[in-house]
Formats: sequence, C-alpha cells, structure tokens
Amino acid sequence: MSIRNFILGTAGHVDHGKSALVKALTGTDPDRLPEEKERGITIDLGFANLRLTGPVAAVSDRRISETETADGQRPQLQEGDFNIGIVDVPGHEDFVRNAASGIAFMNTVLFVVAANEGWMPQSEEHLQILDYLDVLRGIFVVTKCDLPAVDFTPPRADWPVVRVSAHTGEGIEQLRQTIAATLAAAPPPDDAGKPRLHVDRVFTLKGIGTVVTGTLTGGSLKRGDKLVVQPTGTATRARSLHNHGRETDSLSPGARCAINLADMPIEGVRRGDVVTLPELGGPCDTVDVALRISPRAKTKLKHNEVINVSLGSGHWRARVALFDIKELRPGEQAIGQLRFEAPVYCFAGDRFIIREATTIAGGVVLDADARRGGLKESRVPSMTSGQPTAADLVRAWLAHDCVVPRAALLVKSRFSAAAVEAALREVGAKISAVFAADGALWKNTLARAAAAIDQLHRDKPEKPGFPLSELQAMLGAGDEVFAELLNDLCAGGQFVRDETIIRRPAHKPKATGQLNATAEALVKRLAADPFNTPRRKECDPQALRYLRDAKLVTEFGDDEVLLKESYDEACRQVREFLKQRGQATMSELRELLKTNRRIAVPLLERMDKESVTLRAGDVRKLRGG
Ligand SMILES: Nc1nc2c(ncn2[C@@H]2O[C@H](COP(=O)(O)OP(=O)(O)O)[C@@H](O)[C@H]2O)c(=O)[nH]1
Ligand SMILES: [Mg+2]
Repeated sequence: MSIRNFILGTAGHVDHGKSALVKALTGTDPDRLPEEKERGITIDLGFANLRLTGPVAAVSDRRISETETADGQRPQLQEGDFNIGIVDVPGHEDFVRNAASGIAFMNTVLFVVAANEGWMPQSEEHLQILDYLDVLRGIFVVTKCDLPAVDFTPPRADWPVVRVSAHTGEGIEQLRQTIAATLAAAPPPDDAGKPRLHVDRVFTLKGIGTVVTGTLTGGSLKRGDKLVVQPTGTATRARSLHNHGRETDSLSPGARCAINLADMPIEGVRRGDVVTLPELGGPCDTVDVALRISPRAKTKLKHNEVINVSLGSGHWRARVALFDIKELRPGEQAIGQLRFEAPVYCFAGDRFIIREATTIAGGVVLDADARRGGLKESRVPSMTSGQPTAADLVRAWLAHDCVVPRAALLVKSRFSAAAVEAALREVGAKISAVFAADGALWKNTLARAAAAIDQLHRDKPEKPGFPLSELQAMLGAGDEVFAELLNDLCAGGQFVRDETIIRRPAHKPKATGQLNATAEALVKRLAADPFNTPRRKECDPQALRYLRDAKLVTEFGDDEVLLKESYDEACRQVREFLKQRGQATMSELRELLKTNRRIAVPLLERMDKESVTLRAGDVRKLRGG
C-alpha cells in the first residue's frame, strides 16, 4: 500500500468548534486571515495537513505526525500513510458560498455538531450541500463534550459518531483512529488522466511569481507540464509544484497543491478558475444538467430563474431552464439547462449547488458543451439519473448526433479515455479511427446503401453500378463517414468499388430493349473493319456510353474508339512485330495494322502510355525488350 492523498473537510454550524477541532488534530490554526483571528470566526476556507498511518500498521507502531517537528523537518511518509489535506469551511450563513467551494472536493467530511447546541440551521444546509455534491463518507464529530449536552440524533445512521473536546483533548485520539479506518475503507481518488486544479487562492511571492493553490482532481501533474488556465484559456507552465509546503516533482489526484505558474500575471487567474491540460477542451456558457431538490429542503426552483451556481471552487450567475416542467419542488428531479452569463469550464459528472439566500437545489453536469435551445437540442433529454455512466452518456450522444468525432467524445468528462472506449464497445457503436457512430443507425445505413445499389442493378441493368458521389449524397454522409461506409460495404466481398462506382461483384452491365439493339448495331459497325473505325461522334451516344460502362470499347485520342478486343489484338500484333524486328517506325506499324494515320498516331500513343511500347525518337521499341 502506498501513500494515499485524501481531502478531509469540516462542515457544521458556526461556532460549533470546527476550526478548534482542526487545530486540535493538526496543530495548525486554519483561520489564517487577520479578520478571522480578530472576529474569531471562519470567513474563508482554511487548510491544514494531517498525516496518519492507516490501520494496516500495528497499532503500537502507529505514528501520527502533524505538521512539522521541532527542527522544522517533516517526517518522511511511510507505506500505508494517509497524506490528508484538511479543508476547514466557514459555518456562518453569510459564508456558505465559500463553504461550498471547499465541500466540492472532500472525500470524507468531519461533520461537527456542538454537544451543547445540537442540530442547527447551517448543520442542515451543509448536510444538504454534502448530499448534492455527492460526499458519501463522513464522521459525526460531537464537539464541546466538556459542556452539558442537548439531544442529538444523527441524520445519517451510516456515519460513525465520535465525541470530542478540543479543550480537554478527550476523544481526539479516537477520532484519529476513526479517520484512519474510514479512509482505509475509501476508494482512492479517481485518476482518469484528466488533471484539474480548482483554484481557491492566488498570490504572488517575491522573486517567484504567481502561485495558485487548490485541490487536484482527476489526474496527476508533473513539474514542467504545459498547462492552461480556464475559462480564459491562458497558456502557462508548472514551474514548480508543492504539497503542504514541500516541493515535489509530481502531484497525484486528491492532493492539496500549490503551483507556481510560469509567465502568469496575478490578474490572469482567480478563485474558481481551473488549471488543466491544453488538450482537455475549452469553456462553454451552456451546460445540460440533472437537477434535484432534497426531500429535506423547503425550497423551489422556477423555470427561467436567475440563480447562483457553485461549481468546483467558483460561483457563477446563470439562468436555469427546466425542460419539461415549470418548477422543481422538494424531492423532485428533472433535466434542465444552465445558461451562464459567461463561459465556464466544467466536466460531465461534475456536481454543483444552486444557491441564492439559501441552498435551493443541486445537480450534476450531463453535457458540458450543450447548445442553447429546448429539449430537442439537448443530447441528454431522456436521462433522469443523477449519476450517469459513461455508457449512458455515449448512448445519449450517439442517439442525438448519430456520428461523433472520437477525439472530442467525452473529453470534458470525469471518464478516462479507456472508460469512454469501453463504453463505445458496450453500447455497440461503430468505431472508426476518427469517429464513432450509433451501431443500429450504421447497420441501417449500410442496408439502405445495399438496397439502393441492388435496385439500380435491377432497374437499370445497363449501368455499371451506383455512382459513389450520388450514393454519398443520398446517405447524407461526410467524407470520412462515407469512406468508412464504403469500406464496410466492400469488406465482406458483398460489393466492389470500381473507380467512381460501387456494384455487386457479379454485376455486368447488360443492355435491354432498344438500347440493346443500338448497342449491338454499334458493335457490328466497330467490328466490320476493326482498325478503321468510325469517329466517336459518329456513334450513337447512348450505345457508346453503355459499351464504355460495360468495358467493351477502348477510347483514345480526341475522337477515336476501338472495340476492346480489337485494341487487345492491335497490341498483340505490335508486340509480335517488334519482337521480330527490334524496332519500327510509325508508318511500318500503320502498315502492319492496315489502319490510317488518324487512328494510328493516338493508338500508338495510347500503347506508349500503357507501357506496351516505348517511343525513341522516330521509332518504337518493345517496352523492356
Ligand atoms: N468548551 C469548549 N469550547 C470549544 C470547544 N471547541 C471550540 N470551542 C469554542 O467554541 C468557539 C467556536 O469555535 P470555532 O472552532 O471557531 O468554531 P467554528 O465556527 O465551528 O469553526 C470558540 O470560542 C472555541 O474556543 C470545545 O471542545 N469545548
Ligand atoms: Mg471556523
């Protein structure tokens, strides 16, 4: 077992002892702002580091290190250690927004309830926010247990309850053990190869430059990585990386980190921004979402209401569009759209809360690149689940777009490239190098193409096959998609491509009725004196086209035509002659074929072109002879 990063957060009503608890656990006072110290209340997020050895190690050997030892050295982490970033949130109702920025990235929460006060309004609000943001694991920490207690019934029976006093130290040791046990049972933070640092602080250090801090999710970062700040799209680079004050070469998901951004002015980045990789898409001002209101809430969300959205570490104004209802009530869920006042950068699968004076609703992003418009425009109208799988999203995308470029498919999602691949296979999509298409639609399109080609063979047997350009137009396919359709049509030998047409392998153009009669008459005329044929413009054009399609004639020069068999015979005679003579002039070959100059000149040029003969000044030789 290696070192695992976790974000452990606090939650709970103001003055219930959250910050005091963090200090008791880590030695660090999370209230860092002068105003916080003065007023004795948490206004913004506070941070501290806690290292615990998991229950895998022997209990007697459990080493619990807090911040720094006396000599300023940080002890080396051991196998099985938890490197925990503690995020302390404000409990006061004026600062719930700031609390939401912190709660967004918690793996596990220390839900603080003061023994002497019990459950209070922001206890309830924080619990709902945790639920909306999908923080599943928690510990109820009943603080101030040195004071007389009121009744408290934990609202979630699945979370352990630990009673502590930050003043006497009672229960703190047991809490550490409970934290270690809870984290040991928790899955490691997701690593989808899509790192995002959600910025919560920005500052400059003299001689170093702009530094951002935040929680890293979704993937790892390395020193030197090319980065981009979203939603502005400003390019930068990770000049150095830090984790809880120590410089490091790389950071893995779930870590609290600080990055020194190269060539980035301090005004270029702010809380709520996301530092990520350039290949992970860009921002969009419209996202499709699944919305819900907790059955515990007393709020409503109306269609077209302008609201505040807390997403990641930031907040944005947006108009909410409910697709098929006028309002959303407690206990209900629905699909809708958030139309932001400015573009935001988020992923499918991201959780958010909607809040005005109080927390109103929560939800999950389904499409981070949606289009404004009604239900029809949406790729996810049939989804009601708050937690769609990669297969759910892929299915919805393909059903709506039919064909999607693979490079862009669910890039802005919490799913790894491998998970998206697996989802494409799971839903039976047609997968090409560049795009993916709905599997059923693909089969259907192949069947339509096959039917059209067969019908043409039946209705117009004189035609060699279906012209490719017409087939492409009929199927309404782009070039890449059409090329892949042709591949599939021909792959099993069911059809063959022939320059500009596609046909059944056994199909031979066959004239019928009047055309058959004129074609037969033309063949007779061309066969009468095989090397002294009429000019093309003297032939019946329809009959000539048919013979051309049927590959029964060879056309050359400006206006000449021979039966294919006559041309082959001419080649044979010329070859034979040159074999005996070594070389021959134009007039000798004209004599040989008993033809005229009008035909002989372009005919021999054609043979040169087809590498039968080789022209050397006034004579011709056998190519390769
Ligand atoms: N008696 C007692 N008081 C506490 C305890 N923990 C915190 N306090 C006090 O409660 C007040 C609020 O604590 P604080 O940690 O700032 O609460 P927060 O708003 O939840 O962060 C402070 O005056 C603390 O000294 C405790 O365990 N016992
Ligand atoms: Mg506090």
